[in-house]
Amino acid sequence: MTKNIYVTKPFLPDLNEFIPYLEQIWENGILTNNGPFHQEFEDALCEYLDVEHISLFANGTLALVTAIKALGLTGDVITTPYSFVATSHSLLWNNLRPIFVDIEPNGFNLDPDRIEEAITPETTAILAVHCYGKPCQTERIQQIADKHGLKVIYDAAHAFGVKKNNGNLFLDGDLSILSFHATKVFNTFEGGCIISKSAEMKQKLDLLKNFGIENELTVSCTGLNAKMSEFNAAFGLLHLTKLDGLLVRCREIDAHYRAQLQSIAGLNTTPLPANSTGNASYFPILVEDSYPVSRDELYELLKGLGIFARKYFYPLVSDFPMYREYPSSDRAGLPSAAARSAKVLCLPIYPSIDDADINRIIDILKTPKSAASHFK
Ligand code: T4K
Repeated sequence: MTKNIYVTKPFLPDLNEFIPYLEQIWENGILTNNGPFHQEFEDALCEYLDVEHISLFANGTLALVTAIKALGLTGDVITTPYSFVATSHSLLWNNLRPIFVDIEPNGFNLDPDRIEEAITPETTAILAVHCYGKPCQTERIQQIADKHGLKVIYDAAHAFGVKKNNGNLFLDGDLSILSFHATKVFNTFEGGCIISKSAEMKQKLDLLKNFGIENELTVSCTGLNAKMSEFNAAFGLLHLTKLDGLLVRCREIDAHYRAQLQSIAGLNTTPLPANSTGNASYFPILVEDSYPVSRDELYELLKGLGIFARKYFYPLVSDFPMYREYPSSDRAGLPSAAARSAKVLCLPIYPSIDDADINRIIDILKTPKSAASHFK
């Protein structure tokens, strides 16, 4: 009986390593509300990510909702249909209308060539995603935003640890949002943050994540409760000390997959970005018509063998019933996103996966028909 393999498996340190952090929380008696671990974790993250202003959040979705609220946007926001639903949901939570724009013909991020034609007098911002941690064309997006007076928010939920060759990815745009969910390369069980570019904006975000409480006598805005607890912050501090080694392992697996899959007719890996060091936290492949089985057949076949790959991102957000009513959800305007979504399969990749498991997945991909008959 072989074990199940999932698309990802969260990093967990040796439990004994976390016990001293828990003892410290017990000793402090401070469980949340900007406690000592929260402050230490913010400082450590600022140093690790080389930024000045970070606001921690309970999760990435609340960080997105709060970031949008802080910018005071109105009307329409251009975004991608090729993402996790939290991206567009964060707009709806702010009573904004998502305008879905297609992704790059050879990539997974918003296509700068298609953004301008979607801008109207109602447009106030662009909400782009660094999908799978591959950076958007941030300079081109900023040029368009500057020309039309738009704000830019990056959903960088997938991008922890990604380093651009020129500049800091997380300082592109007005605000960047990261997720520290269990399924992410860097996790705090649940968690997230917003990277901002001024002390004033950080103060505003910190107010918004804590009910809008200025002091014991004054509440100044419609904040919510989106604070990170001491448990999550302590776990983040410990995880951060391990991260560089974990990223090295993910990049090794990524390179091994690429080397082994390149000769398989009908399977395409996606090119590494030329301008950055990725975090190798997702391994999307495209299953072309020339492959012996369809993407969905491959997904089922792997599943039958206990290998749980994922169709990130199928369906497109714009295809969910609640989003279909928007004119920009028309698939005629989203050919690249629709094509990519129909072919993509994300293979298991995480630091603790065994080489033997990776090689087993590669062998199945090389001869899917014989794997299928073996499964029958
Ligand atoms: N923006 C983008 C672009 C995002 O991708 C996300 C989240 C967000 C914003 C919002 O950030 P958060 O609010 O989540 O911080 C997962 C995650 O729940 C979600 O965080 C993530 N994106 C999305 C892409 O994937 P599911 O429904 O695929 O997760 P689930 O529970 O099926 O987990 C996948 C596999 O991981 C499981 O088959 C087994 C393994 N797993 C999962 C968990 C939770 C574990 O082994 N242990 C675990 O604790 O959504």
